[in-house]
Amino acid sequence: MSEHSKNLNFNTLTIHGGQKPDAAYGSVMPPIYQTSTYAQTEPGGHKGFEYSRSGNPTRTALENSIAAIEGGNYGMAFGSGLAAIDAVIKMLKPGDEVVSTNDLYGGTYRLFRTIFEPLGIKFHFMAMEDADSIAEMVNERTRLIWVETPTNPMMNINDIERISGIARKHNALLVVDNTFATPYLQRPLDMGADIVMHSATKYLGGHSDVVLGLLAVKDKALADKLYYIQNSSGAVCGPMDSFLVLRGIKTLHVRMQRHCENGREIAHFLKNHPKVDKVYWPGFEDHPNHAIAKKQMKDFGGMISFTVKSGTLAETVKVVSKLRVFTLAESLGGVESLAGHPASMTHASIPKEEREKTGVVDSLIRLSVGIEDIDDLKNDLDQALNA
Ligand code: P1T
Repeated sequence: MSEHSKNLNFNTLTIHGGQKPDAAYGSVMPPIYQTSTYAQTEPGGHKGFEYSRSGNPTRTALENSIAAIEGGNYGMAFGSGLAAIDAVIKMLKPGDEVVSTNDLYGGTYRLFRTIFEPLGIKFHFMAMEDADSIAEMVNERTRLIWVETPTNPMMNINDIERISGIARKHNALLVVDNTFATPYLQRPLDMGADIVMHSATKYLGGHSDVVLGLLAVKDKALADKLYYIQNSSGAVCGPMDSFLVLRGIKTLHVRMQRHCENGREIAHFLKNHPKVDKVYWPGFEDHPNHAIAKKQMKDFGGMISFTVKSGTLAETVKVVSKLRVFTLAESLGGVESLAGHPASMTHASIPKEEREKTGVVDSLIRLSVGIEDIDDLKNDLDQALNA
């Protein structure tokens, strides 16, 4: 990150963090350097870029931005969130172990269980709301603690600072998937995490038009290891996608402000709705981890899960299918409101018994509350629930 970014506040960092006008013509946005390679005057005689898997100026601009907004020193961009996770786990060797939250994105679970476990890396999945209980799962082979907070989709909150203390004590790295919160709400590196990871497909991109993953770290040696994997495995993103996420990040703070406002209204609306049973949103005072959320988050975000009262699978599917302003779709974090049915969509790759233990039951609906007019969103939910 450039020196001048270090003194700027978050709402300035989203726009200027790690950025400078392009050297060639002063272009304020970085050009989309749609090139695979760069001319050399003699072998090794280049201007810092030699091949676009190893580095591309548009991607570098995005990597500097994520480092700046997460309070890190180094950023790395990948072709998807899962590609970024894949790069982190590739730092491990057979015999190494990972302790992970048991409530997490279904695709992350699938990557851990079906790609890396057969290669000899062991994963332990557990609830981490009681941070002290994590120490019982950690042993001398534990290399990594993997945390989502808020978790997808149950909106559990895990105490990043306390978990980072446990990781440090056992010489393990703490990775926080910050996709749901974004650095607008919480900055894990400031709380002791070693790596922060994003599906930038979500809030950072913000417009549901790109799939991309990001990592940010403070430590140079760790950055070097991850950069080596990024370049050697090659799961990088292209310049156009880098540009789109960089553009999205510039409005992150204003979008998040409205996501939080609308999220708060919808959470209370659902809590008072006769057709709704439980509402999972960390802003409620009776949310089991509300105190941790208040401590480590600036606000409570736009992600909400809820169960339909006496909701069978058929009734729940009917509710999500009747929505008209909310779109029934995978993903989250865009300006438009989305609804999903985790059990059959985003979390279908987790065995039924395991997902039901964490609360991902057939009557569960997950909302990504967008930034539309709040009355239109409430009316839409009301008509679908009453249909
Ligand atoms: O989809 P991709 O960009 O590869 O990111 C994967 C990912 C990682 N971490 C979290 C917390 C996520 O939510 C995701 C992707 N999630 C969805 C597509 C979803 O609808 O939940």
